[in-house]
Amino acid sequence: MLVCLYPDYDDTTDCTRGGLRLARLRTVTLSSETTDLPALAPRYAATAWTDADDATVAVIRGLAMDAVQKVGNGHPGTAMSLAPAAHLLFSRYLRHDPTDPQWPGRDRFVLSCGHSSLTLYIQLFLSGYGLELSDLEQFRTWGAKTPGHPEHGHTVGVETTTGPLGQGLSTAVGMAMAARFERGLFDPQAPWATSTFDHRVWVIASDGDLEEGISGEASSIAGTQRLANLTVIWDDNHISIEGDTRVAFTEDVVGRYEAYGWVVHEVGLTPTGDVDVEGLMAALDAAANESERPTFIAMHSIIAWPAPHAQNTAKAHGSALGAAEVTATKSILGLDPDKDFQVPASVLDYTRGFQDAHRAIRNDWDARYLLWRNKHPERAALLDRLTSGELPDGLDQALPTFDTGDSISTRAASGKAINALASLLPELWGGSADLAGSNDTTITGGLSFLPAGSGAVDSSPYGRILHFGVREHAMGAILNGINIGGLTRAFGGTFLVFSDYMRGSVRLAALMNIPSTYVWSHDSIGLGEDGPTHQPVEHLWSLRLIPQFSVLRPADARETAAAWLAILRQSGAVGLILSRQGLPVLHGTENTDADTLAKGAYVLEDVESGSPDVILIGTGSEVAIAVTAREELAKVGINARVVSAPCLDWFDNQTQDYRDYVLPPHITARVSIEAGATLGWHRYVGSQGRTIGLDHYGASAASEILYQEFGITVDAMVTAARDCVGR
Ligand SMILES: Cc1ncc(C[n+]2csc(CCOP(=O)(O)OP(=O)(O)O)c2C)c(N)n1
Ligand SMILES: [Mg+2]
Repeated sequence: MLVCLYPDYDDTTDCTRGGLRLARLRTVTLSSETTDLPALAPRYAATAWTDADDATVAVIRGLAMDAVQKVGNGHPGTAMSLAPAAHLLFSRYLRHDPTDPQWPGRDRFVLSCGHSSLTLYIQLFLSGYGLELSDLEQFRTWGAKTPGHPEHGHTVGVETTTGPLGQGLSTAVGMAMAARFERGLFDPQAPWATSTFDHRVWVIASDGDLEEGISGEASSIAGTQRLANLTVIWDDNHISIEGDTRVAFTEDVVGRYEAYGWVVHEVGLTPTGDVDVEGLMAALDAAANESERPTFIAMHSIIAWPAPHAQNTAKAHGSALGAAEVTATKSILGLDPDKDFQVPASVLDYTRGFQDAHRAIRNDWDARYLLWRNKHPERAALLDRLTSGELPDGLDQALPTFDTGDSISTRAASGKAINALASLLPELWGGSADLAGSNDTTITGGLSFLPAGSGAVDSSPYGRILHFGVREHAMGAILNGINIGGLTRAFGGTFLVFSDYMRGSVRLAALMNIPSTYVWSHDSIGLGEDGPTHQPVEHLWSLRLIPQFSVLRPADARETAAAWLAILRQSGAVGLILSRQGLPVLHGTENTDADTLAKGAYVLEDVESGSPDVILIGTGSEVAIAVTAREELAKVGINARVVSAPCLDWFDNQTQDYRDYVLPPHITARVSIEAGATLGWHRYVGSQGRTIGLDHYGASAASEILYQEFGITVDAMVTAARDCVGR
């Protein structure tokens, strides 16, 4: 027998603190025979706004001013005007447990306008996540837990890194999609809002967030997906850095969100100019009970309110208010004008006291969770595996095999590998930005991920095939929102040349070190007739420049299959770079497994004895050219080693011994070949080596002609090698 609590105004248990009724909790007895669970307490019943809340908001505003004033830089104004909204969310609407920030049942909060990081840090302090006043005092300084913008993995309670405007909101769309997919894996039959896998995603976004195209892309997808668990509060303050937003932002934003298919609420100002908390609570209540569509709350605010001179100015966005203004504002707020970082014990007691109510909700969740585990041992075992980040046995054996000499594009090989792995890994899902057929990203029979009633054939709310539409940037952020959760693994495809369109999100995936996986096909002039607009040139090196990002360009179908397993075994962001054109399955890759791939580069063909005269290094489609060049060189008595280097980033992480084994320092005759910019290759071929590549745009013609015309050929490689060797 298990006991479950949920808020109900008709029953007995009263949970109070400081004279304020937080919630009435009814006790329900559950057994494994219980079938009709009441809805999960979404959050404890919203309670009226009181003087204690006013006092709390004043303290938040004081802290925001003081933290910026102390360090001399930062963004005080927005943290001041967002104080009521942030306090309402963390006290009453977010289902969370500050003592267990990783609780899987928690709602996610995303501060999309990351410049207002104090909005989040002050809530993490007041709610009891472990941030203390001293952390706020060290805001934006070396080693602090309170860096300029919120960084996931750096500060406990920060769900995703934000700062590049538009990314947070779009990542939140991915989080909301992940919640639905995960309930599909673990609790698909549960009625809406009754499952321990149901949670909500709350976002605060600024004008800049909504000006950025990525948020429009992602919001459009959220409307199509009817993500009822997603709520965005727009801080509609009419101010950005260059002043009044009318200089650049004049559309009907509310109408736009209605057109996306969101539920829209508008919240005004009080007569004095503060946020109308009653109106905001009504909108948040509606959002908390919404079961059909995402919610957009247009919340009017005045930046830096109630600072007498700074309010409603662009200056308040990103500069300290100045000592005199801070003092004057503290007086208006009823704070001691001579004291900095004031947090009366009564306020901290009040805000941390909300944990008591959260505790009851947590207990309710725990009870239901145990019940679910008992009822569904197989699903619980899957959850345990995914939580531990482990892969099942037997994946190597499940990978597709290929015959030496056959011709197959690496995109097609990738498609086969995805499907082989998907049959064993229910956590693997993904799709493409309208290029699924070209990127080979479709999980056959996986059903399209679309809401019930979408009318689309072969679809399911829990489907494994993601359709991003032609929205590469939102795809990148959505993948981040999914992969940041850690339970499932999502991939997304487009042409490599359009990786530029998603770079903002790719960089964040790398910065957060999360396993977003990009399937980028059509990787060079090898795509042929579509011409230079579609032919990547600078992309490989440009992407290799991103720290903590792995660029993986397999040479043939076998390397591609092994690459997929290697990707799944690691936990960072990866771009899988694939050919459009058929490539020969190489002699020598029979034994290339995921462990080999994980080394980043390896000896594919070597001299029979002794030391090679020259080393030929290639990636992807050009490895085959190196292999043929080696045969040609042998005819003139030059012994060459061929190194396949699918991932230079991983190779760089190998031991010095291994790297010296693959590229012995004493062999300075080296030639690299890659159908792209040559920029970074001298790092591997050294000052004596030669590079073969393409340092200009391609052209529209057949692939073979382009390789010939641009000199990415066996002859060119032989000539370069002979030149190096001096024979
Ligand atoms: C992609 C991106 N471009 C530019 C910036 C620099 N930046 C930070 S805040 C901001 C605009 C501020 O206006 P708004 O978003 O309305 O925020 P508010 O001042 O109202 O808090 C800009 C341009 C950024 N952080 N991200
Ligand atoms: Mg603004």
